[in-house]
Amino acid sequence: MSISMKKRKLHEDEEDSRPTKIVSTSSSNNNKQIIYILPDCIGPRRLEIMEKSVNKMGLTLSTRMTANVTHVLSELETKEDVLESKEFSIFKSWKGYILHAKWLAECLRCHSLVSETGFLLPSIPSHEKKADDVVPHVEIPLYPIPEFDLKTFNECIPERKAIFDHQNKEIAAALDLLSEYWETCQQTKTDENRALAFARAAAAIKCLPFKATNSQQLKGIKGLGNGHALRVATQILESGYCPEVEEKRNDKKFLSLQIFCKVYGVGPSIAEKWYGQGLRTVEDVKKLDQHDIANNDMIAHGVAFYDDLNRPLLRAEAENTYKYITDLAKLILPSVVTSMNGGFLRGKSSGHDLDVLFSYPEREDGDYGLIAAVLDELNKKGLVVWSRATHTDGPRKVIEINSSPLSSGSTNEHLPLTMIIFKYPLDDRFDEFERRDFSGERNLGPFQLANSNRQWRAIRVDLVGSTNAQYPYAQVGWTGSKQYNRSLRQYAKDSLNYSLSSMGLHDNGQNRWIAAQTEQDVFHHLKLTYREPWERNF
Ligand code: 8GT
Ligand code: MN
Repeated sequence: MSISMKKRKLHEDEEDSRPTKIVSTSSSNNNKQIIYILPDCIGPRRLEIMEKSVNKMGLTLSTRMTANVTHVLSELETKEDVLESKEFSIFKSWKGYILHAKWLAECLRCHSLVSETGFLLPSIPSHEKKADDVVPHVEIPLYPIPEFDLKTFNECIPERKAIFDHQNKEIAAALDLLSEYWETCQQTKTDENRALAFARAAAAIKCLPFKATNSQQLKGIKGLGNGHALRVATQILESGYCPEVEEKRNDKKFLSLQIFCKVYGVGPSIAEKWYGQGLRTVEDVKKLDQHDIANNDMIAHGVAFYDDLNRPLLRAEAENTYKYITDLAKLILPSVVTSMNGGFLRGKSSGHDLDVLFSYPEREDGDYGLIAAVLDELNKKGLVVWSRATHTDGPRKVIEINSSPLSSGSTNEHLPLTMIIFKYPLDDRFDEFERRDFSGERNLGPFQLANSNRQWRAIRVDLVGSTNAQYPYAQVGWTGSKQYNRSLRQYAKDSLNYSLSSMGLHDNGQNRWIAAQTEQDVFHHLKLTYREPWERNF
């Protein structure tokens, strides 16, 4: 029997008689322990930590397997697995301790050497392994749907789909809130960019075709990134709670600015101004009334009709109003083509306004005047509380007709847009309502009108005009969502050197406009798969 075999025998005897033997680390015995860590299945970082621990315990570390090694630490499952590794090819008959790496951790915890008992790797010779024990190594896929491929998902953002009923609502809501926070509280360009980054991140989450259950699934997603938004998403996924989101959600200043931005006509800069003046609630703003807001009739109406305009517009109410207005338009121009765009077309059951798009043949002077004629009719019937005729210039940028640097005929650059605060009958019936006499309401100021005994509620309607040639592009633009349009326009610019707007598609390389008959054509020109409106809820 070799010396090492004797040693082994002795240990076994000890194991039988004494459950745990604690040897002081200060004992000179320590020097006799020569430790080798078998690196298989141990990551480099962990290996480094383990090696430091061996030194810390005052043990001798051997960086390679030798006959002098007394203890082998491993994370493999059985003694045989260790003996079959390449390091042991010439040490088949080595008889030292083969221990699980946990032994070292336990020694560290106890500040002394603990018995090897309980840490010896089990011995299961391979010929004894029963068929049942051989669990085939089944790789658990990262994503719950086999067809999901991250590389494809990241290739082209507008190829993604986002339906309203997507599967990661909590994460998206947290990211949307942070986007809204930075949009509402924006002081600098950086804040604005933060708002956009969180909106992009939320959109990426809305497009995931599976419910994320594991934070690994969130890694590497274009749009979500690997920074702040990923951290928030991971926290929500793992605990359902993100302190930063809750803190911002309940931030007093944000709550006030949020209320102010819900006033029709008010954006972050007026909201900030009001906050600076010490205002906190809508009631505070209402008290401002005459002096500060009277010079902006849009905001004055926004404040006066705050409650009406912030009550969600239901789909049935929107459809009812759409029918009423477009029937009127067809009396003026029978060939007009109309569509109800915006959130309702994307499948929302309620929204903040009704977006009506008109399409008519092009005329020499560009603007057909249809929208002005429709507005005229509605005004004659006394159904308009307030309106403003403008031109749109891409999403959100509205240029007042009078201040536009372009003539009103330049429809290649702008679509005519008329924004209306409209009277919606409380009993949903326009046929009787339109025959009423509203002359008594004509001379009332916004606050008097809002507080009068009225049979209607104020709703927001946008009427957008387009020539037949612009119509497919206007449809894409006014269907939204806003974030979907952003991604589409960014992609068109970056990948194709095209400029996409609600007016058309311009090939900047060849300096020409690209004609389309339908929305499908628009997607085709953009080299994208057609997406239904309800798949554009980014
Ligand atoms: P909602 O339910 O809150 O009304 O949601 P929405 O219908 O999606 O939003 P919206 O504010 O009514 O805008 C409808 C779509 O029109 C959006 O996709 C928006 O990007 C697009 N749009 C433009 N130009 C302009 C514009 O000048 N003003 C507004 N408000 N929206 C515009 O393409
Ligand atoms: Mn809308």
